[in-house]
Amino acid sequence: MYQIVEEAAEKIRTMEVRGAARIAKFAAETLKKFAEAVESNFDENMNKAAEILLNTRPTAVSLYNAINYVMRYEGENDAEKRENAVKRAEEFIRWVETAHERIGKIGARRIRKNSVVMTHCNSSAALAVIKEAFREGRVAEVFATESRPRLQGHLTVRELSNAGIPATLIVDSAVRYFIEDVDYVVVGADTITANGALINKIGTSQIALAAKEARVPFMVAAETYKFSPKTLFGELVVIEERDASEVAPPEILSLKGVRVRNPAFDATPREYIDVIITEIGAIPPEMAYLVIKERLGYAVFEEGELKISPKHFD
Ligand code: RUB
Repeated sequence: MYQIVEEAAEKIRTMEVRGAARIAKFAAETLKKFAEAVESNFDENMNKAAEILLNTRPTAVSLYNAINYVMRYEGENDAEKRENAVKRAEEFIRWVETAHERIGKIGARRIRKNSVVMTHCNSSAALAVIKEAFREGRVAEVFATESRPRLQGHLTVRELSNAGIPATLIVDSAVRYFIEDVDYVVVGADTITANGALINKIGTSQIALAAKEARVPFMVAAETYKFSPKTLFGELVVIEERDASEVAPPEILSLKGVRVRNPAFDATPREYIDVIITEIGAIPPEMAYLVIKERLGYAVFEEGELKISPKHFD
């Protein structure tokens, strides 16, 4: 039974399943399968499974939100709890599936006809905006960064090519060189914090800096399950640091006195973000707190302890 969860966790850790939205959906699908397989001690087993999944990619709050959503199942006995957990997992999966279409439509409206867009990494939400904007004649061309070290930019240009969208692949360090040719930057999000900062693939903040200098609008496409309730209480987002071997070969890693660092994400302060496109609307980053409070949860005291009491999503 635990094989279901262990195998899924391994796929997330090795990045066979990657990208915040895909990870979240995959976690909900895994918990659903696991719930269907649990024969006894439902709560105990579900908690263990949730724990295993949670520890795979610390930066993606979508994973936390997905797991939390499913784990708020209710019921008088194991059978009822199972039924409710499966239902909640299905609800979350539907949420992921429907958010992109709305984000695409809302985001596209912000882009003027025949624009050139730059994107970073491989974000399904950012690509939803770009594809819809292309369909509406708003996007003419896309610059996609390579996104070292894992080269998710290759996935992006493949996807753009399949959609018939003219694309130019560039190395990450060429962003400032090309930024003058760009009308908008559109990126995705791993996490949006309560103060409106964006946590996304390493290099995002440099692009934001270059965009601000060149007065290029910087748009973030983020489903509301990318907003972090934990940051309401001052918790800092843990930036995942991956193995140095992703960045440099053994002969470099073994050099005396040389350390190789490989942070996978960075933080872009809200001052650099013009708008966040969510499935419930285009919002300024300053409104992140409200999204978390109204949509994801609110603070309550339970048994003397401050807890986030999540509301139900519709
Ligand atoms: C992916 C990444 C993406 C966000 C948003 O990093 O930073 O921009 O996850 O993607 P990694 P989406 O490849 O390390 O997971 O919009 O698909 O959720």
